[in-house]
Amino acid sequence: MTHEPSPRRQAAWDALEAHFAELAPRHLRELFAEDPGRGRRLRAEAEGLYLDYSKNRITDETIRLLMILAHESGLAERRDRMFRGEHINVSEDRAVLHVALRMPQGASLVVDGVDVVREVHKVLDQMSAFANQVRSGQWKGYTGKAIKNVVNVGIGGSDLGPVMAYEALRHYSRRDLTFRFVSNVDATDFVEAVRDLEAEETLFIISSKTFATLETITNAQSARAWLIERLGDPAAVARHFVAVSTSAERVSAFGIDTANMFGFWDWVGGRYSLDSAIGLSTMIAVGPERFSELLAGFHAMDEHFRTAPFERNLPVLMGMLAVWNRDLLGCQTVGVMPYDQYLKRLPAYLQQLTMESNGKHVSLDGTVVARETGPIYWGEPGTNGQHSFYQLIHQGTTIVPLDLIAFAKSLNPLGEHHDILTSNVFAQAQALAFGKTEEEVRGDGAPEHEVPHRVMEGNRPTNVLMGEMLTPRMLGSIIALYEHSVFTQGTIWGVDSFDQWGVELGKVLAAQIIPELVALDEPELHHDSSTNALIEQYRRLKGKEDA
Ligand code: G6Q
Repeated sequence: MTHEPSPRRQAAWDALEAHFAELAPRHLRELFAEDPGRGRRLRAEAEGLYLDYSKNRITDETIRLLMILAHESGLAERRDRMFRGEHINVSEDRAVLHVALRMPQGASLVVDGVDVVREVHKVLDQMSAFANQVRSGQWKGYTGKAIKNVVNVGIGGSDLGPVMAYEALRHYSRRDLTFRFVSNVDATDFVEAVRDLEAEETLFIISSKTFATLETITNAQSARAWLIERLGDPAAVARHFVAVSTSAERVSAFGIDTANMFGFWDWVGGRYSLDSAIGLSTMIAVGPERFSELLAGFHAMDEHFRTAPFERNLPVLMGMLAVWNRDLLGCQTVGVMPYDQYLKRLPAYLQQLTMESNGKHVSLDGTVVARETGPIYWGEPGTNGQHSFYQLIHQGTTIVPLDLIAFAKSLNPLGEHHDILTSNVFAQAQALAFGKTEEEVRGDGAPEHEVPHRVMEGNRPTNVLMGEMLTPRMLGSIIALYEHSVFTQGTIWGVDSFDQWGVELGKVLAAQIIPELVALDEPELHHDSSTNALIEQYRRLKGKEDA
């Protein structure tokens, strides 16, 4: 079964394909040469973010046709349905309301008879009170000492947001508090995270929406054992463990007092949960006020997405350009390169946001999608990548569109560092777009045998996203921009951007294999021959006497 788009939607795709056929042979060099206003026209600005999209392989006509596709795909309607709290996550029959997490106090959104904004602010108040107690030293550990270390235990959406936001906002964080993040079930993660911490000064935040995730529960149990061993009393758990979850029942079964539980709701997806109680570690690090600024940045971008005309709408533009690059240019991957060291975990965060949301081959109605969907996202902070993998981006046989993220002001101004850093953003976008012709290479006096190697084809697309400075508010706006760009792409492809069925099978199979690895007697194995052999080999190596 394949997905049959509506005739108008199909017509929009046909028009785009015909347009692409005409445009494909054109080089960005020509497009810029014949249109001097291009760089000042193909740009958009909102909420302190400036997007230069002129170095994509597009013309004004491309944007016009992409906007028609957006309209014909029902983007505005679907967006409004999300903001109304309708169950747009169809495969799980849930509302998708991360936008409610950042609505200001006093706003109201009633879903199934409940004002969810009121609920959100109740939890935010509870988080603020707790964060203030920890920050002021009022919250005492079991032996009466103040908390100095905060360890977030969670995985996936319950880890990547907190760790990314902590790193991003480290400049604004309390430097006398230590923050660690444990996600991997590899014990090394936990052991290394706590090895230099004093138990009596350590607070564990167990972050798990379901409170049933094997990795998190395993790490949480080890954390509890670690604490009890050092403090000598199970009663110590109450002063050193808090939980962020939707399941009071499981939290309490684990032994955490539900008075120390921060709730959220099933309408918050894991990868969209940074601004729910999952952000508790961030709030403790930067304080409730800065956390509110972060939320305000999210909300401002939400409002922009909700109200701005498509052709000036940053998330719509970025999302539609991503569709263009994926489906017309055929690019399988996108690089996100923040030229800001504090954003070093942003690519990993966006990897989950984009790939778990739109890495789907089945559309909302259960039929197979008609187009290529979510590209592979990856990245590293600049300028580091330039000295490693950018070679392929400049001269490889694969076209990798880049999002280059820059700020006009450094949080750590030092000599000329920042101008040097930023010059590289502009230079990379320039080099990728315009390249270097054979003539230019010869003109530089390159010896003949080097000429083909030095030619840079160019015509490689980039977006440059620039803000004044990395602040909590700015971070919120950047994340919301990507969230809504993902939403835009998912809507065009007709996939459910809010489920993640693809991660289930591996979990089920692992649960079957665990007892076979743990068993003392040789288990009977009934897997495929490769898996059987791997298990046998593992058991052999595991059982070997140390040399
Ligand atoms: C995110 C995913 C996934 C989830 C983790 C952790 O959208 O659903 O990454 O966040 O599997 O789940 P818990 O928070 O339930 O432990």
